[in-house]
Amino acid sequence: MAQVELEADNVLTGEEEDESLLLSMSSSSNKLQTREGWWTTFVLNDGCWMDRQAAMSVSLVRAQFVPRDDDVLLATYPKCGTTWLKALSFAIANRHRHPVVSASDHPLLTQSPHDLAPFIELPFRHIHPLAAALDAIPSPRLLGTHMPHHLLPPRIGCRIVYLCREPKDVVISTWHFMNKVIEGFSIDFDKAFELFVDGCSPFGPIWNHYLGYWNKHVEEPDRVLFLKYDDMMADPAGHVKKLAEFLRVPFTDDEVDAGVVEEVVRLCSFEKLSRLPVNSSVVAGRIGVDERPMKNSVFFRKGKVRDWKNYLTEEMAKKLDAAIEEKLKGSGLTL
Ligand code: PAP
Repeated sequence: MAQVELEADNVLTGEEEDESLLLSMSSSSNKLQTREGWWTTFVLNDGCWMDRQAAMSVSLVRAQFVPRDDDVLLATYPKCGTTWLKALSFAIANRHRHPVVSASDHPLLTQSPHDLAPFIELPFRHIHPLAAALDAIPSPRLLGTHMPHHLLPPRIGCRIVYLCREPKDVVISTWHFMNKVIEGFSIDFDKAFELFVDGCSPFGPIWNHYLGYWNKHVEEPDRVLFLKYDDMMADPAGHVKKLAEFLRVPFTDDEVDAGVVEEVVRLCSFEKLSRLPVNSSVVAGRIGVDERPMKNSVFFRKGKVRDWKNYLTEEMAKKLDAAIEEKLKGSGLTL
């Protein structure tokens, strides 16, 4: 973190209205460090890089979100499989209300996983209506977040499922995503890669994000489940069972015999979800990273492990691997 702070190139003065609100909610300082980020200036918000809108949103969530003990928070660093985790968790938790076997009217067939397990911090500045919408969701709520653990609202004590992913695949996925959702996105991949390795990426450094939740998982394994995208891809059925146990709705032997686990895997697979009209062609009412409407299709690209091999040079791969290894050293977390 010290390294990132040293490289910050200037400070905000709080001139704009949004920024002064942000500053008034910020935990300590009256100045936020900034740096040219991927598509706009990023601010360092309590050790976490994000654009100003995200920083506003984080501050507003911390001030306004009313947590419940029976919430389940689905937490991810962006592009680590959030959409998949939301779909799986929703399908598992609601399977008695919405059976997955031979279902023709399952909510996942007509709604985006992001609408079935909404983010607590989006859409950015417009948190007031969102806070009311979140309040209206009956318990137990499934909610998503990209916020690092240390920035979560102070009173959150609910169970958390965290999903991480091989960072080399994350940087590739993020690059493609930003190209789709940010108008005029223009920095070249090499520059974005360097920023990522330096820790300056949306909600980065990625290693701090991973470690924040990893350390909580080590402290409280029954409250914080820690999953890896690559492992889930290798054994989706095993992870669906594990997730069900954590969500306190384990599969019965009869369900296992009837193939319910495999049906959940199939319903939530990339192949199934990405081909549904709601996820492939519909323009969602969702406000995106730069506050423009965003299509649900932006959440589906390839859904593969090791796609980085098609983009990174050997040298780049080694550089990122070395940075991650150094940052995770001694934590017990391996990727
Ligand atoms: P978010 O963090 O922006 O909310 P997130 O779902 O984490 O979105 O990112 C999308 C990634 O998950 C994409 O990865 P890719 O760019 O490497 O392809 C997307 O393809 C992948 N993804 C989306 N749905 C699924 C799924 N059902 N199974 C596996 N991967 C998925």
